[in-house]
Amino acid sequence: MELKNKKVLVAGSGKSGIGAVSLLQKTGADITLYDGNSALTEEIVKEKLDNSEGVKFVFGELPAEVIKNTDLMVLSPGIAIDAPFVNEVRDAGVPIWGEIELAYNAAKGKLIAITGTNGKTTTTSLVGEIMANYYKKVDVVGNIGNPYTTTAFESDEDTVTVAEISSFQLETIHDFKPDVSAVLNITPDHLNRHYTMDNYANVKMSIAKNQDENQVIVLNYEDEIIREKASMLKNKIVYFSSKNKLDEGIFLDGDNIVYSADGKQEIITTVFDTSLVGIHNIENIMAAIGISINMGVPKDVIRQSIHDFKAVEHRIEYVTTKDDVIYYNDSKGTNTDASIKAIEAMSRPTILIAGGYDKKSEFDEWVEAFGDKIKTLVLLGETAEKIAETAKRHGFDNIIMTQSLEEAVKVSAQNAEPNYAVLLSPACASWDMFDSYEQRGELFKHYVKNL
Ligand code: UMA
Repeated sequence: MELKNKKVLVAGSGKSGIGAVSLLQKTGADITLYDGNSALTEEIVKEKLDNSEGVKFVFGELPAEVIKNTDLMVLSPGIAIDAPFVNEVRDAGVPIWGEIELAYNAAKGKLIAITGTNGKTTTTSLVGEIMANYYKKVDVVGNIGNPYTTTAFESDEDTVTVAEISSFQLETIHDFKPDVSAVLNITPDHLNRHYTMDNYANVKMSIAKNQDENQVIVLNYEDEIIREKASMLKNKIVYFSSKNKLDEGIFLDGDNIVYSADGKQEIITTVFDTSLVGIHNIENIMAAIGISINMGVPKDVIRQSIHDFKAVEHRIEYVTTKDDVIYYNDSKGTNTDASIKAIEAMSRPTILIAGGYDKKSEFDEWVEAFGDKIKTLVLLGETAEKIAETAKRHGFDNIIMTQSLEEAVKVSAQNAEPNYAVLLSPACASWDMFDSYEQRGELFKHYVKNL
């Protein structure tokens, strides 16, 4: 769509909306920036824009007049596609693009798109490093926190874009067509937005909906939902597996990560040649290998990049070792599934610090994942009582209740024996006591370092 002089309504004035406005300004579109939060003002939002000239602003209710005067709406991922005003816009026959679709339409060069319930950010970062070690112009964008719209307009034929794409972002793609895509895993998440697991899985798999038969999608062979949905795909599938030896694809064989193609097998790297821990991270590495080989990156560059790559902050991040106790920060473990992966990644007896904002989650499966590994559970936050009750129901009662993260760190250090690990992996969001999981993770590292 030619955007010059088109009346474009950008919905949401967060990172995506601001990115969309900055791109649209370069196209000569007539922009209205809308946000449902009536507490916002023009002044507050203008602060976030480099240039607000010609941009109109609407806050609170969206007037019917504005909808009537709109040629295209660009939707932020945090806004549900069935929000009442979105339905009104759709009913008025106005096309709705996501911020990702807008960026894609302006972008040039090669595109890698990565989705999955967990591991997206690590895999996207690793693939970004691998690409940057081989290609000259690489942008790492998307759900990772750097909107695609902020780089798309400046991209050229030599650019390689590595995009982390969430399910929310996939709901509003139309022509989006990555050269290589990946779905890492699909487990329950965001069901308040997608309603059913089947919808959620279909949205995730739609990352490949426009890819042609020569384009690659990298998929997790061990994920049953993915394997079932893969039968509907028309493009080339490259599987990775942490459990089975594959004739074609990437798999874990003992400690070796093997690439198998055309009857030949080659060890790309080993589990010892990376600072990432946990089988889920081996899966992320295997996905990154599948993507990178199919992007034409030589295997020695891939191997070296994996070797040099450091864990993403707040995701099973190594903090320090004190008195032979290793401290890990997994503040990004904001749901039970992510936290289970962190628990599984521990190879030592572990003291687990958990609890936080109450999302009405159930903790049974999470407690079951403790096995013999978790020796003590240190709880804090809104969910502390509920978690303690669940743990006791499952026969786990070595629980210490605390009032603050600082106290939790101290108590953990006091109870840790040599050769133990202390893991902050809350299984809950942070918003009861902190601004964000980042802030919680930073404070954790600070308290640990001050021990
Ligand atoms: N808003 C409305 N109406 C609504 C809901 C929100 O007007 O019904 C407004 C809010 O008032 C606010 C704005 O929309 O001003 C926020 O937009 P947003 O929620 O889309 O947030 P952004 O700042 O644009 O951030 C989004 C992603 N957020 C979500 O998907 C919720 C960020 O992912 C992403 O990094 C960013 O775009 C850049 O692409 C965050 C996330 O939590 C990290 N993602 C989820 C996840 O990883 O699980 C999917």
